[in-house]
Amino acid sequence: MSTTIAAEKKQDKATDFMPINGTDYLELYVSNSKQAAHFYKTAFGFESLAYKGLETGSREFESYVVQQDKIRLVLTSPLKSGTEVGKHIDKHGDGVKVTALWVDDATYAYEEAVKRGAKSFMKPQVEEDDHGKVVRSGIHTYGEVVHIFVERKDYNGVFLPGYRKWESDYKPESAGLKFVDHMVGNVEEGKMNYWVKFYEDVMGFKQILSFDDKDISTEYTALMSKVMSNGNGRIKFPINEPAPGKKKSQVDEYLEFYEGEGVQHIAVATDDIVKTVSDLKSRGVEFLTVPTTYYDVLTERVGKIDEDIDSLRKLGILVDRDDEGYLLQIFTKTVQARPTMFFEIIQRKGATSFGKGNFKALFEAIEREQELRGTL
Ligand code: TYF
Ligand code: FE
Repeated sequence: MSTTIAAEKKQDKATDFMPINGTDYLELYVSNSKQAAHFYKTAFGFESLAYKGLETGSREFESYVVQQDKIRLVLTSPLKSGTEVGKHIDKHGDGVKVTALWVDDATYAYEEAVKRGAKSFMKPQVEEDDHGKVVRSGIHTYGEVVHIFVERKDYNGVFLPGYRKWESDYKPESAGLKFVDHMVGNVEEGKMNYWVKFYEDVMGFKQILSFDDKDISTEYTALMSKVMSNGNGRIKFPINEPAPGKKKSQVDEYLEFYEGEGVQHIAVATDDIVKTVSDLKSRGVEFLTVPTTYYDVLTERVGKIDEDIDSLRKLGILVDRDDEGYLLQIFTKTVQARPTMFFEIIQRKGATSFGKGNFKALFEAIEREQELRGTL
């Protein structure tokens, strides 16, 4: 590393008022937590981690927590009518409610964010059990999504106080998913810059990339996107807004079916995408596909890569290159009843970008799905 870069990094660290260690967990409100947990285990290779529900004295909500390497998903359903969770599901269908961020000091993170204009969701609260204590606090972001700050340095329990270990004899193999690479939000037309400024002001994030409708308009879809990153780059939040196009943008379709702003996709990293995607496919995960002509010009477009092009073609894996290296990525079809959230599987080989060279092929693939749904 050159001294300039080292100095810049040091400087960044010194001015980063919101140090975040990584994604702590994502909580999805779903209509059937038990079945959703089974789906994430069976289809995506997660393992059972923790449980909260009637058997632990939680009378209103049940949550199953599944884990794969650094990725933790909390799947929560109500046990009775009329709850906030139930209302959320009635309005949005299944979707991400909480993006939890792992911090060293959840009280400080909350105070800094609120001082800078964040709307409070949860004041810092100490949660304790036999395994120690956790401090959590939370702020609102776009739509009904919230960020919860989790401080767990004095905790060695399985997940959080209130949960007990979820013992299960059913242990599907890992699919090689490692960590959350980025998480994308869809916001209303005209609101992207509002949320860009929110992440700058409230969390000290910086914009690292931007795409406008000229970069990414196909015959129908048009959208704009800006990517926000925290100081150490472990948290990356692209924010999309629809741009006027010939027909309905995929972002408009999301906003219509989610009935508001929310998380559009969760990108999870692997270090062997060919193996991971073969595995996920064999477990029934469905992916978007591109015409095979994409692969005829691939080497011409991205140069030499380590992977066998034939394997990529068979699986439908996309490739893009930037100044720093290349990346491989693929997108699942939407994973719940409504055509809203989906997953991206990504392997970075140096590249720090998001696959702009694939946008056209990808968005055309999304449009083919929209066509089938009659939502174009
Ligand atoms: O996160 C990204 O920017 C890429 C590309 O609706 C992308 O994964 C952008 C917008 C979108 C789907 C994928
Ligand atoms: Fe992405």
